[in-house]
Amino acid sequence: ATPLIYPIREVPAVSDAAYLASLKKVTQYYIVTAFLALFIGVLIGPLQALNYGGVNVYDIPIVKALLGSYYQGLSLHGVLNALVFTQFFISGWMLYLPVRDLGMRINMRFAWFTYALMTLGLLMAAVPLLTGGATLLYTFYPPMQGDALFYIGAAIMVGSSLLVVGQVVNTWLRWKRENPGRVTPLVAFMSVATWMMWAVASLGIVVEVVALLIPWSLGLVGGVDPLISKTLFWWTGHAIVYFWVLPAYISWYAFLPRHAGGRTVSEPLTRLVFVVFLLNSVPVGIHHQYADPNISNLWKNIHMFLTFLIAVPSLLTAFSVGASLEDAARARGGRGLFGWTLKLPWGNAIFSAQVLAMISFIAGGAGGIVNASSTFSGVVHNTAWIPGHFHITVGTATTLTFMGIALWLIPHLTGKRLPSMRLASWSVWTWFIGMMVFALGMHWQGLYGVPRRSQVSAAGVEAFNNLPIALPTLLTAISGVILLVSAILYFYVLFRMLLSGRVDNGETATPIPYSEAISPAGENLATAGKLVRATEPLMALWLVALVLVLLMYGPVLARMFANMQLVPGWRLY
Ligand code: HAS
Ligand code: HEM
Ligand code: CU
Repeated sequence: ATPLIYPIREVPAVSDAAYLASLKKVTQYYIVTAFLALFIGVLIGPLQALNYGGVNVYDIPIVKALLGSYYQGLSLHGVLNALVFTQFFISGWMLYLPVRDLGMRINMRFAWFTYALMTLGLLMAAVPLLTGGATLLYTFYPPMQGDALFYIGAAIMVGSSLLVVGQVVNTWLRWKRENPGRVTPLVAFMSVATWMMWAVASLGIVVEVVALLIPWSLGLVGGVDPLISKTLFWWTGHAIVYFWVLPAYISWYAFLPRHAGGRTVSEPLTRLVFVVFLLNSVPVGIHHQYADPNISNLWKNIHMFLTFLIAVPSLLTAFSVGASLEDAARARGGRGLFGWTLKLPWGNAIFSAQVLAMISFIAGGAGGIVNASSTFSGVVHNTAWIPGHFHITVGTATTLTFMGIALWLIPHLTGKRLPSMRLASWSVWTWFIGMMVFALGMHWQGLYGVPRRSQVSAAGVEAFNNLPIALPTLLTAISGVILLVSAILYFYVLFRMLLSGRVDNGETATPIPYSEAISPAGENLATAGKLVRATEPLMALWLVALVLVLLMYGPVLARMFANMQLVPGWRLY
């Protein structure tokens, strides 16, 4: 363990042991369900990497029997990893943290009901996914049509996340009433702001699925407008990436410095970052639609500009979390311009997972800015470059951070112990190396126009043999093998931990790893700085966010609804 230089902040004690046990249990259920989804989803990934490595394994009978087709496997991979793993992990993580941080009691029946409903939605959607009735990829663009059960299950799953929003926001409002004049503690603040952002973000997909796709898949209406559906999808679909990464930021700001033996830099700055995400995450989705007709260039350019703005709070995060790591390393004797990095606890997988995730995000974020530039978009859109981009954002920045968090969170929740730090470290480092190699191979292939979502390995060499892509193809194949090894190591450690017996009191053996702040926000609003006071009224800021998104999407959608063109569904056969 890293020697403590700064004192740890304590969360309010919970005197009711049965209540605390139940709160921890429901959190554990969310986290374990998340990792079960990731386990299945991730095992499919290396097969796809082999595909982009020029090796077609989809004619092997066992693969065919298990996955059906390349596209059925890809649909499962995208849904389980990007939609199910993330949502379940985040729902547990961002329920537990604010409740503990505020020291509030919540209604545990409601919390369990929400978990059960979310799982029910997942199971409903899983049936058509597994039987071939929802081979739609994780974006399920119409007019491709799947079984109604898929859309209904998805709606229930997303709807359940809104129940978590309700419970967390309500808990925060109760805390505000009971503690007038107090500044919301940082972790609770970040969690509430993220949930509020998600409440605005999810409206697009909720309207799409509930109002358009469910009636259409049930045959109640004759058609659906693909452009309206796609636009509503990206209303949610871009902002969802911040729903995936902000829970990781919570850890980078509040807990990672502590793992390094240091401090959070500035609580007021951190609050500003989350408020900017609340306001600006959603009205940028048209950067996924530069190639679409019937959206004017004016609106494409406005969304492009807003996309560049929303990179700013991530840049603030990079410098501020980077500074907190430097502060920690120098406090422990680090020297030199870069030499200080050697003093960081690289052998601690909880720490290294998250910092490696951040390093991957430097490249992922830079690539995102390329994607967002309408001038470059034509080169990279729909090519292998894009999966290259998002495996070092959601596939590493988010996933590797969550993998690292689980290594302390599960001991904290269950009193079990991490069986082997060495194996955990190996799994974390191989994930990072594998994903960086994967990203290199895929970005590189994309620049030569190799398409994404394509079974290129079965397309015949004629299609690609004029391209100088032998090296990136090879790199992609190798990365798939490294990542398979990494996943096996990680899940071995995780499942061994989960299946072992309780040995510790999680509260004392593995407390929530709070960091002290160099510049705290203070406790009382009356004496707090301007920035703290300006960021405290999250309810009002939430309304501003809603108005902003209506302004930035209203005219675009109004024109589409005025020119609606319904088309019937296409089914795979
Ligand atoms: Fe993206 C497509 C633009 C961020 C995920 N993105 C995708 C898709 C996914 C995805 C899944 O504009 C594919 C969707 C599909 O299937 O079609 N993305 C951006 C931009 C950002 C961005 C501008 N993306 C993310 C995040 C994701 C994610 C976050 C998931 C978690 N993306 C796009 C665009 C497309 C797109 C276009 C459509 C492309 C197309 O044509 O289809 C920005 O938010 C990025 C800002 C980030 C930074 C980096 C900050 C760095 C940090 C780490 C610092 C590290 C330190 C460590 C300090 C500016 C915070 C130091 C350590 C030491 C030891 C020294
Ligand atoms: C797609 C490989 C882990 C999310 C892909 C593709 C490859 C791949 C090659 C592109 C397929 C195509 O466009 O035809 C891998 C490997 C992994 C891995 C080798 C690690 C073992 C993950 C993780 C996540 C993720 C952890 C998210 C948490 C996605 C998504 C897609 C995708 C959302 C897009 C699906 C679609 O186009 O509909 N993966 N992946 N992957 N992957 Fe992964
Ligand atoms: Cu986006």
